[in-house]
Amino acid sequence: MTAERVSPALRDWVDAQLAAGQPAQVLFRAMLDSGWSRAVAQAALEGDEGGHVQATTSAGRREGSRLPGLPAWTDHRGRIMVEGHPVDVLLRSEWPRLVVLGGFLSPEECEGLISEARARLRPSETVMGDTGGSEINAARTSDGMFFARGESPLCQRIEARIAALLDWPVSHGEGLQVLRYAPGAQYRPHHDYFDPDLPGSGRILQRGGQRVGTLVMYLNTPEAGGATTFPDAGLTVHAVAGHAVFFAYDRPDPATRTLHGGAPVRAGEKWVATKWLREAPFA
Ligand code: PD2
Ligand code: ZN
Repeated sequence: MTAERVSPALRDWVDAQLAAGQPAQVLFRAMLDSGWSRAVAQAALEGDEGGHVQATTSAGRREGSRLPGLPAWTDHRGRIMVEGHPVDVLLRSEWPRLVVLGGFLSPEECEGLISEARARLRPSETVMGDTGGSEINAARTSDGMFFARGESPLCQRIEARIAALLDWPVSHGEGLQVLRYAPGAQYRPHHDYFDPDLPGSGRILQRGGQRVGTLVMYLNTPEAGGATTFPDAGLTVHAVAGHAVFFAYDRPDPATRTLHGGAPVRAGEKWVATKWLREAPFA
């Protein structure tokens, strides 16, 4: 662990920018781009002028370590080509670090994933913090299954597209998970990272380290309900077939504003595929 101080010069700069009406999240990003750690940037914004702040995460991961993310460039309509496949960047947010993508999967790919997953669905489980095992939980009332990484040609194609889009190796991804929500089913707000302070997390973190990003891909359009919500950011992403939402978190901390949930499906079914990215190879 190292400690860094918010310098008076940084504090003065933040004060001047805030007085000029710059939004806090823009300043936060500017400080990161200038090489300040997240802890210092946050402390500077919170007016924590003189105190020492931790410059490493509670999981011990270095601040400023690389994160999966989109290339900064798009064409003038927000389109990027990923392995010959056009993807539309519909929304980009800095805090939380999040993008909404249109046309990430084709209709054939959505239908293909559903048909490969359907017969293997089981009631979804959630990780138990005390043991690292999993259990059926009222907070998550979907059915789900996991593919092994690279299990089918379709999984391989989608995994290669995700790796190219986010500049993150296929080896650092968990296998694709497919979820089906029936009417009334939901996934209550949660964080996808593992809480390093819970006793069960140690065992999980041994395999691939922390999760650092989540891509939720919508495989159909529910008749009503089923949006993915980000309560700390006031964001709602509608579930539309082929669209996807990606968000990254550089540390296991609610300050990443990545709390998110699947709102109850009100009519029809909702199908999604989720890809979680780890900081190290997931074998
Ligand atoms: O299905 C969703 O919208 C959703 C919401 C929250 C999926 C996940 N989390 C997930 O798979 O982690
Ligand atoms: Zn989640």
